[in-house]
Amino acid sequence: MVIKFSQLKSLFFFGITFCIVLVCGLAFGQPSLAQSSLAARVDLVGADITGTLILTQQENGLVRIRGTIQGDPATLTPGLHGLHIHSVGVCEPGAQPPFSTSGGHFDPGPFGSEVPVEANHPYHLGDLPNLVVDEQGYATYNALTSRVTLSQSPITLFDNNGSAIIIHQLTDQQKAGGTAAEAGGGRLACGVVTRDDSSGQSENRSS
Ligand SMILES: [Cu+2]
Repeated sequence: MVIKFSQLKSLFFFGITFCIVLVCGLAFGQPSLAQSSLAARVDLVGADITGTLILTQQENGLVRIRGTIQGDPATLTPGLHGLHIHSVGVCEPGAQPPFSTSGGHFDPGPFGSEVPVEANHPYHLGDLPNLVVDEQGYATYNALTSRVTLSQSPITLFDNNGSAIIIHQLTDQQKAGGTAAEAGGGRLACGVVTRDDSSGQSENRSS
């Protein structure tokens, strides 16, 4: 079989193009890897409760929140417990009432309202699904939210005063205009949202 010069030429240019695409792909692939490693860690502490939640901002912008929490089932009772992102990254168990230093529900923006009993609830940006606790006081959490970001934005969790995650005594009934008790009541555990890019990378590797 005889390969004509013109065929060789097109083969050559095909090869060059392929290499350029490959090199560019590798070069431009790096920033998106860095983007996907945006992660945060929340170490929850409360009376007889410990747990860790890892937050990972995915390439599509959604933030996954997952981890495990365990407590004395006398305190972290079996069933549903309200779990929200609160607006201030300060957790003080000695505050009156406990962990009130973490403020209301995270809800920045022109129509923001952190008050749990106002109409914005359960539509605050920091509102999340309830935590499901088993008979032994153990819970795994896995939720996805499009309402917040870890990257810089008007709805970033790393704003001027930070943010925290709270686990409540009661179930969040997730209804608008309810009482404080219907939004979860007292605060059992609290954890400040802290940057943790290393756990983001391991999260991505494992998923
Ligand atoms: Cu809350």
